[in-house]
Amino acid sequence: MSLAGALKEKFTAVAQTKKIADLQKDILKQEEYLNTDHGVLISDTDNWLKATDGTHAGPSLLEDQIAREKIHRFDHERIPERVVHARGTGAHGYFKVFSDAASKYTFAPVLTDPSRTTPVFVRFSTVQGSKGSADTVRDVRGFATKFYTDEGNWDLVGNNIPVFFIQDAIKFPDIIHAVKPEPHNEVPQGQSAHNNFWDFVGLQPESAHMVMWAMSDRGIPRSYRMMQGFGVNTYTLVNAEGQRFFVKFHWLPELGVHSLVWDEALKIAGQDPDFHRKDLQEAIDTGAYPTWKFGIQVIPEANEHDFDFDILDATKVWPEELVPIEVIGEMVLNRNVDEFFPETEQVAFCTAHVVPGIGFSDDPLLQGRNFSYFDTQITRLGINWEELPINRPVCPVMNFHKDGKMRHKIYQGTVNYWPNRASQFKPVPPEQGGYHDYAQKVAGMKARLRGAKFQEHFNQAQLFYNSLTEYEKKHLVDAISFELSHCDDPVVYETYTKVLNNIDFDLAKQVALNVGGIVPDAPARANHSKATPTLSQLYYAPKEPTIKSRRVAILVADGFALAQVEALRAALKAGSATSWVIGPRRGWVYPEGAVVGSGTGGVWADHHFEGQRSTLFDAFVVPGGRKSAQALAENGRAIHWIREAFGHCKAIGAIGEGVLFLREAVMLPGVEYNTNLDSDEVVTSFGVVTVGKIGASSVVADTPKIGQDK
Ligand code: HDE
Repeated sequence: MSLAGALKEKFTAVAQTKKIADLQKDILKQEEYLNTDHGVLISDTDNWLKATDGTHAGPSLLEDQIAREKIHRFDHERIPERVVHARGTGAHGYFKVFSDAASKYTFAPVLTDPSRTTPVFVRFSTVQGSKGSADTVRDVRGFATKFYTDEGNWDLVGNNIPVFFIQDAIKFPDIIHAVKPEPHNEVPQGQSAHNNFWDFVGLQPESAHMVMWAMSDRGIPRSYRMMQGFGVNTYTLVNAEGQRFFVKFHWLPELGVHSLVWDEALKIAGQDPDFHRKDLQEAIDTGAYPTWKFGIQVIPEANEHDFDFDILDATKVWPEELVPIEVIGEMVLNRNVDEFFPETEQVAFCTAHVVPGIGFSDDPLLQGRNFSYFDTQITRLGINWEELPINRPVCPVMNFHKDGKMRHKIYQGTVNYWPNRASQFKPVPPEQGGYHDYAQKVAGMKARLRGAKFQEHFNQAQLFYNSLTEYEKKHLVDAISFELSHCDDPVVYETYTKVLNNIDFDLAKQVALNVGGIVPDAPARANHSKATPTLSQLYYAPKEPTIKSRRVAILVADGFALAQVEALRAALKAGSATSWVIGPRRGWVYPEGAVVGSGTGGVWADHHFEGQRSTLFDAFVVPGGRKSAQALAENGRAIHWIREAFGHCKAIGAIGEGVLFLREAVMLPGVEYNTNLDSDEVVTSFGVVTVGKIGASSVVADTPKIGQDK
């Protein structure tokens, strides 16, 4: 068994939760022999039954029920993909709270009982592209969590961005039609860079805040594991005394928030469209379990109107200075799926799935979502979608919802209504655990409108822009410019420049100059100059820098210094990073003194230079060895690996003659080299930092650079 296989088996055994146990009855080991769906052994699955004269095959016979079944089943394999968030990947794990700290806000045991381990299934996704689109496109990422609690399923269906494009659910079909491929030619795929999207958001200024986030580096995450998650909508919590609180939910990644650079994202979309799903799977397979802290922002019911924005408006954040995040728990993903379709494709989330102690608010986006998710699952999976193994709760489910296509459950009993003479399946009063609807006071007239504070759209867009670092601002200008450059209708890009001028004059000017828009000569609105560190993703860098789960490429050719490579790999492994040897061929690469082609020995290169690209790795090391360095210097692709990595601000280290390769062949601009060839030091590309002797400490010491300085 391969190392990855052995590790998977080991960790899979560890990753048992109540839900995994529940799934066991549906997880089948592959049998040795083939059967038909009705269980009959198949003797030949390669040849359709035919009429024959003994030598020649004649007509295929319709009577071949085995061939017909095989084709029938194949013909019906596809189901409708999700109308949004079609592209995604998922994993199992668990959730735990640290203490009962949240019991002042809620009586929900999932949030208050530290002795509980609640199983979860998480699905990450992009929004715009279809099921086969690329992972690294610029887009919002979905972050949907199903908590299988003892009181029923709680689905927290969030995104990696804390706000949304629209305020009222009735606008959802419009924004999605606008961002999806255009109706006349089904273009573009996996992109918002087209006329219709920018036309819509230009005419819908409530989108301005979300557009800022989506065009920032948040739109191109390095990994699903390095994203924040947000419930976005305002939910409510109710405590044992019956007091109600407004709440926003947060996921904070242990590894910090990191992004790709745009050039990387574009290239990876072609080089490895499955980059994010493979990244999640690899981290779990190698035991670097993705982990998030869980936080809540809470506002007592009485303080609902204390803010200059409406706390039920999903286009607004609750600034952390006003409402701090209270960290109460942790989620760990520790098990990959066994089969994609029955788990990741058939998992179905629904915002209306809450458990006692958690409820809704009047947030008009959330109210619409509560209708939409249930509804869409009926098209995708059928009315009995909640009975599918991945969706069914770990607690008993009993009610009088009956029949429908593909019913699985069989209930005993003679009645299917309430009240009934046998007093079977009775409702449960709230004191005994039945869901209790909070007695919210409601009065007034019916009208199609939005609250007064919903009318202001630019304060927080400005706050976000002002809070970015200089390089984040530059990335944002570049991103909007890229997108608007793909819009060929001047009405569209000129209108959007005007919207930007409500956010920041410089921003609007720079974008207008880049895309040929109308350059404004004065701000449309003064910049309030407020900023908060908590909106820059730099704020969420891990307090202790870590190299955990990072992919480090070691570039070698025949004649490399074996001891250095072995020391490096041991050090990287000790830091829970993965190392990948890239050489002239996949196979053995021979060290100094060895005869090339002499069989085993040296190191096994995982890839050859053409087989992968620098974009797929986080950091690079070129070890010593005169012949190796010489061969790399004569290889244009090897030089490109390092130059490209340098352009993407990645950490590059070299040892001994590897430094010469960098200095003489790669010729990185502005870098000074320590060319003491007797030194065992790793030299990196960030203005040349010498990080000490090879060993765990030296490699780990270098990791703060990785991913943070872009
Ligand atoms: Fe969704 N959304 N959404 N959405 N959404 C769907 O449900 C919808 C919104 C989000 O991995 C659909 O099962 C409406 C906000 C995620 O399976 C659909 C509105 C947020 C996923 C739907 C919104 C999200 C979906 C399509 C405006 C962040 C993927 C397939 C009122 C908090 C879940 C499906 C998965 C999926 C409707 C807005 C996140 C059509 C009507 C805001 C992560 O029901």
